[in-house]
Amino acid sequence: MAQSYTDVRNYFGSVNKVAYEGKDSKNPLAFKYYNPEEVVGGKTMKEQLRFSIAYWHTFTADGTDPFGAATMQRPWNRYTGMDLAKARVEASFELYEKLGAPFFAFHDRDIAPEGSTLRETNQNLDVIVGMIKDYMKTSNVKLLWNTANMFTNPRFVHGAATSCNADVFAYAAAQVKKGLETAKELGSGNYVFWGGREGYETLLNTDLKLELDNLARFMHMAVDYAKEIGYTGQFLIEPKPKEPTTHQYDTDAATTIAFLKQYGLENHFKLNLEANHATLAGHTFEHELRTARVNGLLGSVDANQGDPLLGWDTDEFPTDLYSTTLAMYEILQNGGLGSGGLNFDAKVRRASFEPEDLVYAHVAGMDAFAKGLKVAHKLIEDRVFEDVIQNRYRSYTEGIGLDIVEGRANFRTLEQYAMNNDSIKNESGRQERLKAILNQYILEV
Ligand code: XLS
Ligand code: CA
Ligand code: CA
Repeated sequence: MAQSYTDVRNYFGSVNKVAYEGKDSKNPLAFKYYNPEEVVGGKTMKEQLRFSIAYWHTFTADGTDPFGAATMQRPWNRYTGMDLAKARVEASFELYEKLGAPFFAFHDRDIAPEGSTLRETNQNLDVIVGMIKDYMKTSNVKLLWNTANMFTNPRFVHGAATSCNADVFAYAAAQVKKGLETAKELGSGNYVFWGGREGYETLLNTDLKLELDNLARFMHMAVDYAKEIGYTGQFLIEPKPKEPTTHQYDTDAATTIAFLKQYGLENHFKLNLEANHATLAGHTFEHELRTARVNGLLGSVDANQGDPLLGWDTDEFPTDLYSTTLAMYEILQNGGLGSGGLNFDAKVRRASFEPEDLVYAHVAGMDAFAKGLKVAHKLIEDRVFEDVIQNRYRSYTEGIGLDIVEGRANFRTLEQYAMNNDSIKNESGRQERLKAILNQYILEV
């Protein structure tokens, strides 16, 4: 028989609060680069990086994969049902505090089990949200974002807001309504939409136009309801090209921005961009971040990395310094993430099943982004790429180039110019030299 729930706050007993010990430390449970109070670029690292822990991967997931059973050893698994949900809250706040993580993020179904009716499900949620709220009163940890899981339950087999079944659309609306109330209750900085099963498998049975229109209708209803209840957090939408459906509607940053603009949602939403989803879309992470940034829509980041040898969403902890550096470069150039943050939407490998692995993994990710922040800041301070880029495009700052960007040129004037300019000269892009400089900064900063 499962033990009943008691208020024992010691799920990571062998782990003390993780401290910054500097780059020469050999202690695996210490930060080598993440020094929360150190100022980089006018703000502390804690303020710049805004780390968040993902509830689903860290406290709810059990290590099952399509080929095998659960592997994760989790001390809270000695409980079941609502006791298990409560124990997870205890364990989560213990870990946030031990890691010094200022934020966390969850799906509704990560924190509380579904009941046999929507009413019962909401009652379960109310109990756990109340408990989380109490913990938040005595801790400095804040909710970065919450979202609705509208992809696990079989009712979402055809999607949620894009389901062919209007009853499912209504159910999903009720779920997001509750999610927005939860966001307000817990003071969540953001509310996320990730289009779980919002996509399609085959056009042979799909009304693509109606599905997209309905998705937009759904989002407008969410915006209206947030306004009605006075929830002022930022709405975020998270692109992903495939998985679980063959064609996800929010394929990548550019597609999602076009969708938001098409349906008049661009003033209400920003993007939550995930590294592994960028890879799946055939883009680099920094491409997705830059695309959102230049459109003024970079909102938050799901910090992880994919395995370039595998074609699916592996959600690994981010340890690739090139990626963290170039991501931080975009984030700093964006002036930070506002109400967003760096959420570790990342899971320990199935074979890293001990509770301590959760700590090692977060330390690895936090250090990789801290190092990325420092390198990116120095690259910007030294104007390493800015000067190169400024020089590379200098032909647009005078003569015919200036006429083009200031709208004085047309095809006739350009033809006249080209007719009299038979000796066009190009300059080298110097890509290899720039990559060598990037290496130098990563190794030396
Ligand atoms: C899944 C997504 C998901 C969202 C939140 O691939 O990354 O975890 O971030 O629903
Ligand atoms: Ca994600
Ligand atoms: Ca993912």
